[in-house]
Amino acid sequence: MAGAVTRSGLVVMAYGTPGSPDEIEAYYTHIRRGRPPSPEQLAELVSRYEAIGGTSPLAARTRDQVAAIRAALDAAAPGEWVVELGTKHAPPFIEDGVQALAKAGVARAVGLVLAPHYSRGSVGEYHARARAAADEAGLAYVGIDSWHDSEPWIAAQAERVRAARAGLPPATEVLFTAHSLPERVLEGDRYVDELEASARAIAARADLGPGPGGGTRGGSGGAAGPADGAGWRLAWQSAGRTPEPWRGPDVAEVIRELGAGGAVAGVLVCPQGFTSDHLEVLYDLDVDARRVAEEAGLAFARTASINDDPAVMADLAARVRRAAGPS
Ligand code: FEC
Repeated sequence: MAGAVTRSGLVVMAYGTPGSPDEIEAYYTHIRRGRPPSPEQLAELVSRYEAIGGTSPLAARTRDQVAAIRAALDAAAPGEWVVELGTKHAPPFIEDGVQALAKAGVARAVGLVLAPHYSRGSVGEYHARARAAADEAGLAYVGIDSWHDSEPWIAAQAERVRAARAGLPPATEVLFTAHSLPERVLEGDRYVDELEASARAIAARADLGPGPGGGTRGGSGGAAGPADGAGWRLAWQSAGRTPEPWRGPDVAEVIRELGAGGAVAGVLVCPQGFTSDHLEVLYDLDVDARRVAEEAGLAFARTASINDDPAVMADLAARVRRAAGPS
């Protein structure tokens, strides 16, 4: 059996989350590149985790995603792939995942990030760390930069938009959100272009009305009345608590503006920049954005997360195989 196949390695990368409330401080310190948070900052983050049950489901959702991608690879090429998880801010770290691949004796490593859109300040950082670890281990490395054009992912998002809209008033605005980044990072970056492209594709597939710049509705509201059905636009969420400017408008600001404008009766948030249930979705949207919508007198819903959707995970596995090239 030994030597029958050249084994390939995949490191699946995700954000990572504290395993228990005791680990929140170390996690936050890691996110802040080694600078411990102040007691106030830490208490504020702990209270957000408490509001969603103490810890985040992200670890479990990521494990399920990795298992689904591993199963799809194994179905397509039995025994060929060694799959490891590596996360950005909690163990097992990206470097641990790459080292585990090297230990398993793979010939090369592919890196896949469980975030659909590329920014050098986000996905680019994952690949830089994975590539450095692969170089150190003497492994060839190829990173998949983005997969926001995945047909199964666009279809799955559109299906979730349709399902959630069915429970909302006809005059509902759809807000496609992603994690904000500092304006400094976005200079010359393709993150915003990719988010616009995928929002447009999902909106078209879900038969939403014209988006920003595409018709009567768009930009800051437009002239359409409540009977006109949905428009859609991009909004930003979860901006960091730092003094520099972050990309906006924030989703809360957009919801307040929509409430004040009186042209819509509901908002549906589709967090297209994330793949799974976690703090930024369960707290920033389900708690915070929902409260703002209620205050603004708008009905609110959020699309279900992709999590380990089989068609999406299978497409990611297919992309991994293509990125690896012939074995
Ligand atoms: O459920 C969980 O436990 C973790 C949820 C979580 C996800 C996530 C995804 C992204 N982030 C991105 C960028 C930044 C930048 C900073 C930053 C800070 C935090 C903090 C927490 C946190 N992030 Fe995160 N992020 C998640 C959680 N993130 C907690 C620290 C407290 C706070 O600011 O809220 C600012 C860092 C700095 O201070 O320098 C920038 C991006 C994503 C989406 C792509 C990805 O998944 O990697 C971009 C999930």
